[in-house]
Amino acid sequence: MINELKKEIEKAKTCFLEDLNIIQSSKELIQIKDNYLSRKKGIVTEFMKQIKNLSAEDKPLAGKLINEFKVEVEKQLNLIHDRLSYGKKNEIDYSLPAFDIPVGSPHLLSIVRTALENIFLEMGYEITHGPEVETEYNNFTALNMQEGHPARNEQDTFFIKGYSDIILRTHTSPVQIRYMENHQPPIKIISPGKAFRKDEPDATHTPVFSQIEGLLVDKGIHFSHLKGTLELFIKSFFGQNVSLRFRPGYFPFTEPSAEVDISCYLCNGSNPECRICKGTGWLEILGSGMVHPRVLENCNIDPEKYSGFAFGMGIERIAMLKYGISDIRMFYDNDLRFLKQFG
Ligand code: 2NM
Repeated sequence: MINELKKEIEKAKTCFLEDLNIIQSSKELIQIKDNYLSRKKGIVTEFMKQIKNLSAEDKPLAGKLINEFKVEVEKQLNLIHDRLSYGKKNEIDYSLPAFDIPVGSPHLLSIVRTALENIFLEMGYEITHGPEVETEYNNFTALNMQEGHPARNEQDTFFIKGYSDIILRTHTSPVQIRYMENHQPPIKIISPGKAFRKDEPDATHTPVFSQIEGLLVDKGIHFSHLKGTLELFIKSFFGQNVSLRFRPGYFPFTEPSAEVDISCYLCNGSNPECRICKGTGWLEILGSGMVHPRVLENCNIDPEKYSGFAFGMGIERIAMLKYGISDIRMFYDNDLRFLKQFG
């Protein structure tokens, strides 16, 4: 009797494997499941009913074989069930909106730096770069700032640990010193880049900031060339309506030196409470002057033969004036709500 049951179970297994192959939908799955596992008339139930006709010693083995079959049927049907519902979950709904892919945009500082660069490129200037870690000689001495000059002290300058004469450049002028040491005039360059000063951060200071400086050296260059160049530059950046004001100033590396203001592009001096010019009608834009003969000499350029002008400005300051930004730290806070407005 037990042998007959064994044969029937084997046969049922073969049939079951064939049935599995034809399941394509949950409807067929339910049918097959009913056929094998239904409590009333399922094949497994029919096997169970036969146990009572077996001898006492065969009963445990029969029970074991039927149960193994049942477990296998359940396992295979569950796998198919998972496969069918998996396919459903992954159906693609093409009507859904696409994911928003963030692409980023240039930082406002890059935008303004590029705009300034382009104005000078159109005037025929070359862009030059140099190291941010400099010698004291290139950063100060060559620029006619002798030892003991107030700007040279440890309070304002970052020194490199272990070196007494290696520093982070405090302006981009050493780039021009390097260039002059390696080129004879005509020289017509701008040098945009970072500069470093040990300032406590506040609304107008950050220890890292950006500068752009220009230098032109040739035969017969005089102050009118400087004025004309700066007027062309400033009007193309701030608009044709602004006017310029040159005030006497002092830099150790230029003589004479001039501070340059522009008329307030917002109120033109008409609003005593103007948030841009604070009622003065003028905005300080840059420093400039005729390159000091000693600076040319230091770079092996003959000041009897050649003369030149130079100018420098802070890029953050220029950007703040143009875009009405009141705190320089905004450039470095990485707040996307701020940065996104400009890209
Ligand atoms: C400024 C103002 C005035 C300047 C001078 C030189 C060099 F190397 F030719 F001597 N480079 N930059 C200069 C002159 C920079 O920044 C406010």
